[in-house]
Amino acid sequence: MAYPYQISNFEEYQQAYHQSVVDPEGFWANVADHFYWRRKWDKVLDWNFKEPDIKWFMGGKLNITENCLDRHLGTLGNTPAIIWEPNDPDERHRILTYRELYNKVCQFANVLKNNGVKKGDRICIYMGMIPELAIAVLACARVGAIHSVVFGGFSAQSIADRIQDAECNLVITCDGAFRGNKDIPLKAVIDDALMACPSVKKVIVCTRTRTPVSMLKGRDVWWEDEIKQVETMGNPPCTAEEMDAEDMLFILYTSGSTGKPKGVVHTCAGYMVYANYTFVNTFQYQPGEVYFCTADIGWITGHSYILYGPLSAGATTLMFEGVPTWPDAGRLWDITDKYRVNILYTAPTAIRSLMGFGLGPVNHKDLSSLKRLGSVGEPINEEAWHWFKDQIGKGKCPIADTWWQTETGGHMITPIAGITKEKPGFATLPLPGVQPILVDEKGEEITGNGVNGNLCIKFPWPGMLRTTYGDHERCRKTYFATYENLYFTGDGCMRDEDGYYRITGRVDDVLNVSGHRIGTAEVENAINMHAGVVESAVVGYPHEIKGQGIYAYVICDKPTNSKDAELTKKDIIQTVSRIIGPIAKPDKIQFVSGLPKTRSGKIMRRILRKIAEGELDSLGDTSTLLDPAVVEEIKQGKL
Ligand code: 6R9
Repeated sequence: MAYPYQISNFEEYQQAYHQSVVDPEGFWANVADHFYWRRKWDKVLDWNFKEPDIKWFMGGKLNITENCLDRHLGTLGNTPAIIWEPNDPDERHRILTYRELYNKVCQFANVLKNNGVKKGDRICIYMGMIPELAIAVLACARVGAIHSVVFGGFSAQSIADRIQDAECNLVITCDGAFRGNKDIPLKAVIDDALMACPSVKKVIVCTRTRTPVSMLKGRDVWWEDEIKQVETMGNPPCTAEEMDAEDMLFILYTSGSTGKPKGVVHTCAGYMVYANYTFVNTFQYQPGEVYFCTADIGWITGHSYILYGPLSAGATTLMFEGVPTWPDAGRLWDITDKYRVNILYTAPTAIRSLMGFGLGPVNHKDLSSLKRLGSVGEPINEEAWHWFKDQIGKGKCPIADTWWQTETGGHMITPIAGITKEKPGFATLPLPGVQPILVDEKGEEITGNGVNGNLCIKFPWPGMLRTTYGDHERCRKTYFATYENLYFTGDGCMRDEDGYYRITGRVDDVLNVSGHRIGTAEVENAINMHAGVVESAVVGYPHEIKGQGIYAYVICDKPTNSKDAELTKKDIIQTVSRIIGPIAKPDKIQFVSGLPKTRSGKIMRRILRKIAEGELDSLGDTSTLLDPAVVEEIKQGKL
């Protein structure tokens, strides 16, 4: 059997779950035994959730790329590691075998070294979905540099914030990126960002779109030229840097309930073991299968389930540059057919948007290779679940509705495909090693079934975050201080009569727009930067395709007539786009003269949420408001 720790029936799941609770260290040591270690660990786990201080596989030495690449060369050297499908279906696809990927990663790792990169350096990666992005990420890991990948949809300002926070000294980018019918000028965005980033000494630019770019003397170099230099050196091998189990592997920024995104830190060994374990189990991957995750590597899903999980398991992972709706809404089905995809992992927002095109783009596509499906990023509504099941899976493919977070590193609560009995809209049961608990506002455990509460985890798992970069106190406050001795997820959850978990959505001020996490405070800060805006309040409302849309209530310093109002709205949207990125643009803006506040000055978001949702008759108690009249005005002006 390829993966001795792969669960193959429900009884085994129950046994594994039981063992993971009574003897977590023994359980994870058994899994970790199947990886390549330069030196085995002395102790499996040391932890407390107070500080927090979490260490897995202490004293172990390894390099994750030796587990993703080197160890497969003997058996899988000629097996495709990455299949790359370009944005434009008429352009040639690329296939990199494990041997080719290994060679390219070593080559680029040497480029990094030639450019002075050392273990522990932080490197910002801002690229489109091309194989060179995977190569760049793995090359960083090979030399022990900490990568911080920033999604292509973020603005120069957002990139600058992230670069400054991590004090990156090198940036890897492209001239541009193709996405659908758009060319995104990545290098130009980086140039804007770097005006505020003195720590960055080098920029490596990979050619993709041939968009004209300015190359700054002494700072900017071309990827291709640097590769040539390594070739001139005779392509020496690149020995992987020996890393401690708890050395940082990467930083990934994510939104929380405060204005500033935080850099979630994952470390080498625990993350590797966890990404691999969950990939192999949730999707029941079998050697030789083609696996396709539609996420972007700029998000955690891409890190864990396009790159590290599949590659450490020797799987064939398909990487797609484009978007599901271009050139038409049949794009994902054509790709599935073309490469005989066996496992498809996507997001509810993509499913809902494709549903909107009807069955035309699906009919007559050969989807018979599909065996298992996955969903991630937000709650999946039943309609979308059934459409995915029936129209795409033709009723025969199990769906893994995987609940997890940037902070958890990998799947937490999810069906094991084909093994856990599924229920539409439910993430079902925790994976072995995961101990969920529901608590009430006071932190008291809510026991029994048929209950609702805030979702926490009471025991560490190897893939959990270790800190937030540069600010450990923030990590403690955000995740470990709300409830004593528990990791707080920020999600609400119900446990039904069968003990099945259903995630009901965030209970904090975080929105989930098309599966992207956006903090309301972040959007408010951006809106407030616009000249003329006095104050604003942002809430989410149900959106047919995006799951949640962004609704902004804005107070301006001058009353706006209707013609001005439309212009001002556009200006505000443009401002948010500039400051955070297009993904955070408000869907609706309502101008108001005041906001409902308590006597202590707190905005009553509950009321604003209800109004945005159109539930004008169930605003609840408004008696504690400073000025109840303002609610009437807002109701009248509701869009
Ligand atoms: C992997 C990822 C995390 C938040 C999480 C929750 C929501 C993710 C979900 C889900 C319901 C699922 N979420 N998966 N809600 N069902 N299957 O998305 O990470 O970007 O950090 O978002 O997304 O609210 O707390 P991230």
